[in-house]
Amino acid sequence: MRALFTLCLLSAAAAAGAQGRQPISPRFAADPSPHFFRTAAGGAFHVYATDDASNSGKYWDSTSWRLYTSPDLQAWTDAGVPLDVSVFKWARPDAKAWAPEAAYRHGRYYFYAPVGGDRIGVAVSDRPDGGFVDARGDALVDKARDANAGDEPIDPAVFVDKDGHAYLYFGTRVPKVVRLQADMKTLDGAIRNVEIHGLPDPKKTYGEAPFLHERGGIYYFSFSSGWPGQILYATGSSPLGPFQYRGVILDYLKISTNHQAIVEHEGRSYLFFHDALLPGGGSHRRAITWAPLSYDEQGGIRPVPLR
Ligand code: FUB
Repeated sequence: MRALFTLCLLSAAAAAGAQGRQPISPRFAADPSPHFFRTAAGGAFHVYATDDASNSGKYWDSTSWRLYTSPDLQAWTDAGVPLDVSVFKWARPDAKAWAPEAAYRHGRYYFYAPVGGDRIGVAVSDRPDGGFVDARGDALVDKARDANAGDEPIDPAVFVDKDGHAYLYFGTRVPKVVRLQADMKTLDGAIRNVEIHGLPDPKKTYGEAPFLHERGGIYYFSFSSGWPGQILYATGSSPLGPFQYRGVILDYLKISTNHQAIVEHEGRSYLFFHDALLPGGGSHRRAITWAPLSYDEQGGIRPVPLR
């Protein structure tokens, strides 16, 4: 159900300013997957999220995802539940719904859903805010079926390169990458480990939340370093890596998880992440916010201040 409420939030300047970061919603939500989609209703940012408001408060055990939309990053609409785990008949009804991803390709919207911590499903729809059906009838990635899927195939992120090749990133502790076929619902080849070289501290390695974006021919692989984690990034010359460590994008939060994604629109970049920003907030009750992202002359990402 759309438009449960619309929020007029502070300006972009205030969102990044002295009053602290503002959540995009008064409802607990986390693990943002931001996109700018153009539909018949006009262009809008769409942020898919883990729904922390419907979990037990003690664990990330929600079984549905949430969608927020905005034409301008300032006025946000809670667009409700785009889908829940019941879309995937192969999943247990109480399977936990974690950090989602979405992608638009060939006129259709794809939703990549980590279900139960051991499988990633893919759903498809003709619209971005609902109507999603299981695109396959089984999992896209299955820990029990797929070689090198890793211990915990979660946190999917999809990158479509300028040459049309699509890539799926996922995983906890060991980052994974695999090409997707043009149908966006079939793996194309083997699942590989993402190589990150030059990490400065053996205790600060890859934890979770992989994300890939490209700018000026440089491929940026960002991720959380653990629990708690900083958001780090590394760069390379191919979506498959290897990647060389470059620096910190976002420092440790006061909660156990950190999870980022970057969206570009009209030449500007925005970092979305979550933090304990709402009253009653904490590690299982997170809220989504965003900040402008900028680059230095060498293509390095400037660190984003937390407050
Ligand atoms: O929301 C559940 C989990 O917390 C996500 O899958 C991780 O990225 C962390 O943010």
